[in-house]
Amino acid sequence: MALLPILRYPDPRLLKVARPVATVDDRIHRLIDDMLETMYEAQGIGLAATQVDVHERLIVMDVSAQRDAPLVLINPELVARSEDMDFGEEGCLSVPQIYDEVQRYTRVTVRALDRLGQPREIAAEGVMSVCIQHEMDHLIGKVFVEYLSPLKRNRVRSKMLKRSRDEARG
Ligand code: K1U
Ligand code: ZN
Repeated sequence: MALLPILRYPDPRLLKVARPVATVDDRIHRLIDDMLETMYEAQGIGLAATQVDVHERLIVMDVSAQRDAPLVLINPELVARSEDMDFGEEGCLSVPQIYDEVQRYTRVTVRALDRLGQPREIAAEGVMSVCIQHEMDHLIGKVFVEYLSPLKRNRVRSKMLKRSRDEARG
């Protein structure tokens, strides 16, 4: 297993739209293992392949308190969503230390393949619902800051660019 570098906003590669996974083979299994290791090490509750510069429709998540319930969604598709929406605070491993309120559907149902390539349908609410929506946005090139006002988004962008410059200077 290996830790993968996570792209940082505003890296233009985060804007790419992912293509479907063609075959759930050994390469995909290795990628899943590496993404899970990367997500756990970064203390995230989710990670989309886009964030590690792989532009295929694959998400890993673990919203359990014990961090022992990994969930793998390959080629996820939203099949149902609630009418009601809630605001909740979100963060992103590609936008470290930035948190803000985003409005999301309260409940969603997704259809996806699991790690074994078997079709599954998952009805989610609460943190899992929010995380699925956040990660599925990554797969279409959307980062949560796109939901913020242009003023806030520009502030985040400037902060992140300054941080990269400072880190490069050492
Ligand atoms: O996609 C990612 O970068 C992972 C992201 C998922 C996420 C967190 C919060 C709401 C929606 C989606 C993270 O795991 S950020 C780090 C984190 O663990 C966290 C941050 C804020 C609230 C809860 C968790
Ligand atoms: Zn994210």
